[in-house]
Amino acid sequence: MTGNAEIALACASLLADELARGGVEDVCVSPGARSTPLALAVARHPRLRVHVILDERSAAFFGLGIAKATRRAVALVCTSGTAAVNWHPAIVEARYSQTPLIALSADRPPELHDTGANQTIDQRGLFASAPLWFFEMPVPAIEDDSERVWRSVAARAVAVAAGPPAGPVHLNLPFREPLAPSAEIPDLGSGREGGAPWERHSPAALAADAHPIEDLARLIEAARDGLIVCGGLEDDAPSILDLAERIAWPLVAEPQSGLRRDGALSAPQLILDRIDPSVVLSVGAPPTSRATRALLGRAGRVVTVDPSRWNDPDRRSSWTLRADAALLADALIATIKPREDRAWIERWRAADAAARDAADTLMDSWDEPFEGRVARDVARAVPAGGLLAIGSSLPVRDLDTFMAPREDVWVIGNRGASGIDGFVSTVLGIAQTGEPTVGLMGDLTFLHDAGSLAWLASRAKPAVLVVEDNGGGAIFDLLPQGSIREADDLFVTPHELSIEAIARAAGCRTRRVTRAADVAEAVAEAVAAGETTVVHVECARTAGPPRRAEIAAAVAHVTK
Ligand SMILES: Cc1ncc(C[n+]2csc(CCOP(=O)(O)OP(=O)(O)O)c2C)c(N)n1
Ligand SMILES: [Mg+2]
Repeated sequence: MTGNAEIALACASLLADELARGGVEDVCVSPGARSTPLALAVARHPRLRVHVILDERSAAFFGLGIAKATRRAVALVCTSGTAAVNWHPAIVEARYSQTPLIALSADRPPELHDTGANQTIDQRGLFASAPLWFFEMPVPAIEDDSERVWRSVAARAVAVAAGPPAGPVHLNLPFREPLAPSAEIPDLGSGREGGAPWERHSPAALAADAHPIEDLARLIEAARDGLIVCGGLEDDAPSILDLAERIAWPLVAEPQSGLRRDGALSAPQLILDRIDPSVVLSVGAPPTSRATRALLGRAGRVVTVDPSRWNDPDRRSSWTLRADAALLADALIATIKPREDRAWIERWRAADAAARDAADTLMDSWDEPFEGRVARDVARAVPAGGLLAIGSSLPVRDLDTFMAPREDVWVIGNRGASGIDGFVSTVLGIAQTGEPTVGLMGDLTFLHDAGSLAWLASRAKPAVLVVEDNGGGAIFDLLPQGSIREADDLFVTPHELSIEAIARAAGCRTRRVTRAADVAEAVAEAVAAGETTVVHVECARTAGPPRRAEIAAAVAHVTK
């Protein structure tokens, strides 16, 4: 007999089918009874890939990693209660990094709320302002409009998550018992013809209109001594390199922009404090490093470019231009003649090359691993076409300072909210693309999400996790907190935990590196092994700060 379980699965199947029609391919499911209709619907759909992950926090970060690497929305499924609350950090990261996620939380039906019913909490608006859209589904029922309601909500969830701006969506889905089907599932409709989505969605064009482009072109032409600063970008925008070349402005590209390639400065962080540009074009996410932020503070004028965000934490911008970076660069290239006077860009290119050379020579003379060189060498060791997931804290800053230009590696970080949480899961999610994936992270970042490794190491496609073990949060040694009497207890938190023992307990291969020169080979060997491998790099905590000072002194000397 058709009862609640069969009706719920029929409705959930409409939802699952519409997600697949909208381009969703991966669903991260965590076990639980209330979500039975959702779990069965996605698992029985021929085109959805289901990843079953015990810990919802890990599941959400794993899905986040897949979504970051594929730019396709990933769906999450879990049961009612605290289960869904564990998604929150990844949903926040998705919001601030514009990553498409569709969170499907199962719930008790309305009549069980506020009665003391088991595992029942108020899930409406659970993620506060983080989702781009929250919607409470009706309890499944067979009505004339069942197909329209379930398919159109799913189609809209995919459209909102895809953006622009992309981001997370939360659907809360109450189900009434019984939940496990035992009879035939009713067919509530087969959707639009030809497998088309229920509703086509055409987002507004993101090209800036002609007037601001003309104004910006004149501003650029008038400034001989400008600079382009490019933070993280979601999409490939190589025309920014062409623009920089044409207008003869140096390009300061963070690795996550995908533009740290030939033509961009190679080690801009080492020389930025000497540049005083009259105009800065700031593209993509706001800069990670203090030096770049200080540069924006000194610039005569800052123009910010982004399709939707207000990327101006220090309130330096005098013009926010709503445009897609690549489209804007194309439009400017079509409007601006190549600049003949190249003295400004050549001067900074020469300083940049000298700084890069001095830093490399010095770092190569050190035998013990130093975090800056580890970042440089790991970035070099990722195979062509591979992905480099970069952890927050020192790794992301060191990569920005020391990564040499490369165009065949894609760098992804959790820089929307810059948490150190969920990073192991994110790296393994990124690895589900099947491309070689290397994650570089600090020891605390690894430990924060070590539990996820136990579950995922044997289930997910492999990744290489490079852990810089410097005995705690070494970044605090470089911050004012490092000189507080309680610095070790409250901030750095040194520990006696064995990274390798934890990795082995999770079933991973391990490799210990104690010599700086071995990092690249260890990464290459781990990639080739095709099994999830933790490369444990021992970095002496006390060695870092004096080495950073030595590099600064060497660079100051050659570029004076
Ligand atoms: C979820 C979360 N908790 C706390 C912080 C604050 N935090 C920033 S860096 C850091 C230390 C990271 O240590 P580690 O991963 O070892 O990197 P290292 O500083 O040694 O490079 C902490 C705790 C954060 N960013 N995110
Ligand atoms: Mg550390």
